[in-house]
Amino acid sequence: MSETKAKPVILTGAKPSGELTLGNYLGAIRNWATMMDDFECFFPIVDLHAITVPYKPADLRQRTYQCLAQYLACGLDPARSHIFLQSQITGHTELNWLLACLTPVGDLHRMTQFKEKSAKPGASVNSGLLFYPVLMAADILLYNADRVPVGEDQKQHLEMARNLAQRFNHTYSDTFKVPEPFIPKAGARVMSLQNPTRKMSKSDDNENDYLLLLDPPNRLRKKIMSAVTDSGSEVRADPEKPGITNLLNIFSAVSDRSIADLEKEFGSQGYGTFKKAVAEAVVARLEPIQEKYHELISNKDYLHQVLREGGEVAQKRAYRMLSKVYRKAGFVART
Ligand code: AQP
Repeated sequence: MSETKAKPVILTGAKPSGELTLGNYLGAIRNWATMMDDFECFFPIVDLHAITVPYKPADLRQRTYQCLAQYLACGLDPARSHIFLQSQITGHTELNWLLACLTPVGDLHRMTQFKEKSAKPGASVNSGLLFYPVLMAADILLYNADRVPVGEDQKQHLEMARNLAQRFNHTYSDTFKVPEPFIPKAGARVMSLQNPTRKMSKSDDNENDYLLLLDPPNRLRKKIMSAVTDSGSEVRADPEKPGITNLLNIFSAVSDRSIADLEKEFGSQGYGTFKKAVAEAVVARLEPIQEKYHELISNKDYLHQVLREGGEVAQKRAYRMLSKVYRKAGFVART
């Protein structure tokens, strides 16, 4: 009799700190959608991570529903993955505490994202911002994830999760797998439209920096037409031309055409014609996602059902790991 081998576990999620951007889609979610057959996928919406910056409770709730409907509209399938809310699972914050007690504060102060976010003028630097990577480590280790898809910006945090897994195993006894980074085949790093040397982020202050998955077609067109370009007029990918290179990368990712092919067609057509073509390609790629999203967002019963079903599996897994962790760390078991 042949035995079915358990699939390796993948864990990854987005935080509802704003509306999802084209960067979140091209750099992350569209790749997650290709992993569901080969891996057991846990796709939380990591809402506890969204409160390290000031926010309004009503916005958080609305963005969480929007994020869920966008996960589904972008192709995440609840029948082939576990989709749930981090805040609804007991275990993330508990494991966060145990791991925090193994984390030197100096390591947290050295994290690039903390340094950048806390250096922003007017930033409110709370301890949550500092402890973000420990909670992220807890998210990953709670499900004993084998692999974690990461972009460049998250590599340092994954390294911390790996170190914490090793430190826990060494301090107590073998408990966690040490998660490996997973670099998807088609990864794109989408840069800000107004400042193309920085990544596109949903919490950017200027709305012209980012393209939202839910921006109506005319807003998408307007933002792309007003994207910063470079001197000269040739459409060519070149580190000296970060604005045009970013638009070429976006065009290539949404149209599945190679950069070389696009350079050949648009090289000498001028920036205006090129930008119009980029805008139409982005609109065409996002239109079906937006249509699906609008169907889903009004169906709260279905959204709750997805969270209930995904949450049930996640909670079982989390309880199992949490009891093991408590036992290994010397806590008396509940009887
Ligand atoms: N611009 C981007 N290009 C490629 N990938 C990106 N990701 C985010 N921005 C880009 C990837 O999206 C996934 C989910 O990200 P997140 O929501 O958990 O947090 P983030 O990376 O901090 O995203 P933002 O938009 O920059 O949020 P804020 O502004 O709130 O900090 C991750 O896999 C990320 O790599």
